[in-house]
Amino acid sequence: MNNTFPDQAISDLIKAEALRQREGLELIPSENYVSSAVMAAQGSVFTNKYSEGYPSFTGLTTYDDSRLAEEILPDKRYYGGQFNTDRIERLAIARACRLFGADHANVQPHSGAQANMAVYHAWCEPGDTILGMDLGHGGHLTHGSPVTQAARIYNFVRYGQKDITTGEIDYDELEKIALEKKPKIVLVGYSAYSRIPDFARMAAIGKKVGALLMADMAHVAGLIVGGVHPNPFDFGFHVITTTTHKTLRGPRGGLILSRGVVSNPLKKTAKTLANIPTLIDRSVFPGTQGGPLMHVIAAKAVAFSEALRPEFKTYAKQVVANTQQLAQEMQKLGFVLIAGGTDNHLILVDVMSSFGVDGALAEEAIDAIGLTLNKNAIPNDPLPPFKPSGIRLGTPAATTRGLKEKDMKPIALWLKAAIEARDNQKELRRLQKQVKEFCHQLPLFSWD
Ligand code: DSN
Repeated sequence: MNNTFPDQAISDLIKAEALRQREGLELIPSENYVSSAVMAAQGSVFTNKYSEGYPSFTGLTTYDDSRLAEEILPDKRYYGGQFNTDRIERLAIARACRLFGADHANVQPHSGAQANMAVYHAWCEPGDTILGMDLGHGGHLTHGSPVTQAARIYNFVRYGQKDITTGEIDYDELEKIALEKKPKIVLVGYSAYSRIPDFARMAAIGKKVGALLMADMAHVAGLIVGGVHPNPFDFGFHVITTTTHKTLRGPRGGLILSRGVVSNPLKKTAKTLANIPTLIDRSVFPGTQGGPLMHVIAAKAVAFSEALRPEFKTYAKQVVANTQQLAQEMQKLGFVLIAGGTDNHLILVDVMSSFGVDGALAEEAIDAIGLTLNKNAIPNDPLPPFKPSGIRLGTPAATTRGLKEKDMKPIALWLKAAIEARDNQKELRRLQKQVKEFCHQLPLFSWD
């Protein structure tokens, strides 16, 4: 086989992106750096294989590497040649269940959006109501933004924050809406929220109206498995969806964890809460997806095994410590933080109130010096999404590169200096040089 990469244009772009990642500091809170083992699995020959259907689930809960040689019962696949894929998928499922304390895991969703859609499709009929956090208050596009396909099918109603200076959610309003609208799903989960919600209170409200309790933990999944964020299953939640590439530090993809009885996914199943695992399997395939991406599932299995190691707990703890330290350093410099600070990996800043600059201009200036973050709406933002009042940042990726609390002060100083120098190209170049020198001392991959 020819080992040289034959496509010069793509090869050059890969090298350029590797350099960008090495010479800059990634502060987008939903990004991370995977290990070379995750990369190798994702770039493997499993990309060549079709595996519609599922492996046999028998003996899954105790399945691990030591049992790979065992005979596996006939699978539920539509194509032959599944000897290795069945083992890969069973390992991925068993490891995911161990990480989150789930009865079942579906590792096939291509993304977090697909995972959420599959849960809606598993439990709701068209026109049914789903109660989720308002996108403008930190919720996610797939939780019912009017521009999504889901919003055409289901009736989304929303809750929000009562007090944006503390991040307190308006639980009374949430309960009122739930009692009035009787949602089929109560959905907890956010992509721009820096506090820990009251899972117990939300679970109690959901149970009162007989709803499925669903937690989209895409942002904080790594913190949950690292033991520094509550696990919604401990409060009676039925389903957790997540992406695998954020704090969990795996390949890009989705994952659905559930509690309940696991049975044959090819047989029609009664719509009960106990049957949720099987309803979800049927909803992912054939309900909403075709063939699984087996190379990505292999990489997910690698990432799950890395997250099961004790070092991952140290990593998750450090992410929260770094983010809290960065938040404090930024506050000292005059940055106004939504929710007044952070309990997790993420900081949302009102840069318009802080420095009279919109999020797009702040993002551009900060990008110019080699720090990457994203513009973001703040709750009740008077400005439009492409020029919002805020920026969103966090430390999962920077922590992977080995940064500690002491490194947060220089980062906060660079952030402010870039915003102040936004019209001064010479000063921006000077700051970029400092960032580059700092980053050249850091490793790029996790676990290497
Ligand atoms: N795009 C992701 C984020 O950055 O939060 C959510 O899907």
